Amino acid sequence: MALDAKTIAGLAEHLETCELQARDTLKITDDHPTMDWDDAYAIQAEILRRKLARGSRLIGLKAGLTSHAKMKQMGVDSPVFGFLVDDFCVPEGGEVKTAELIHPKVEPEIAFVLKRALKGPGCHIGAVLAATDFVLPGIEVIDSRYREFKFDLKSVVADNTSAARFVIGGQALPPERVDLRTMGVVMEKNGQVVSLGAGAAVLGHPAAAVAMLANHLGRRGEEIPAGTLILSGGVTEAVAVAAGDNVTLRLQGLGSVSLRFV
Ligand code: OOG
Ligand code: MG
Repeated sequence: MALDAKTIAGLAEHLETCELQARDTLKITDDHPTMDWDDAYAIQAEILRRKLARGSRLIGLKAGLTSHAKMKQMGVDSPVFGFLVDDFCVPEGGEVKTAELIHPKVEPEIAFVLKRALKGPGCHIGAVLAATDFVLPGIEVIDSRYREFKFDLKSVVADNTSAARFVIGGQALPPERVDLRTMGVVMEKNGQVVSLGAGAAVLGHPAAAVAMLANHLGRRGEEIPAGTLILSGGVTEAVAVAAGDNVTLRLQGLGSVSLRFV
C-alpha cells in the first residue's frame, strides 16, 4: 500500500460524493501517482463500507473490461472487479433517471447467479458452471465518475469500475441448457440494433470472467458466496444513452430485458 488510511478514506468519500451528486472529477491517480492496486481496491472497499453503513445491501459482484471491445474502447489491457448493491438494481422494464447520472452508457452482459460458493485460486470454467444456478440477460448502466470516461485501471477500480445501475430479467436457464460461447447478443436502442456479439467475446467464455473474479478474491482470502449475482462484463463496446432512450437486450435462448431512460 502506498497511501495511508486517511487518504484512502478521503478518496472514497470524494468518489462516492461525485456518484451521489452526479458530478465528475479528474482521475485520482493524477494527484496520487504512487497509488497501487491494493490502494485502489481498498478505496473501492471503503465506498462499499460507506454504503452498507447507510443501509444498502451487497447483492452482487461484477467483472469489467473482460472483452477486447471494451478494453480497446477504454484503452486498457486487463479486467477489473467491482460490487453491486441493491440501490443499483432497476426493475425489468423500469426507469433510470438520467438526472442522477453523469454520462451513462449501457452494455450487454451475461449475468450468473451462483447456487454454491466459489473460491480461488485454481477456479476454472468447469467449477463456475458446476456452481452456477442459472444465467440470464443483464444490461449494465455504467457511469464513470471521471471526466469524459478518461481513466487508468487503478482509478477505475477505486471508482467501483463505473458501476451505476443494472437490470436483469428475461429467461433464467441453468448453464447446461445454453452454449455460452456461441450465444448471440443483440442490443437495441429505440428499436435500432446498436451492438451485436456472441458470448465468446468475453474472455473466450463468459464463465472465465467469473473464474477470474473467484481467483482475484481468493488471493485476498475471500470467496464469492452462494446466491451472488455476477455481471460477467460487457460483450461489446458500451453505448451512450440519454433521457428518452429505450434499451433492450436479447440473448439467444434467454429472452430479453429492457429499461428506459427518463
Ligand atoms: C469500466 C467498467 C467496465 C464492463 O463490463 O466492461 C465494465 C468502464 O468502462 O467504465 O463494466
Ligand atoms: Mg459492465
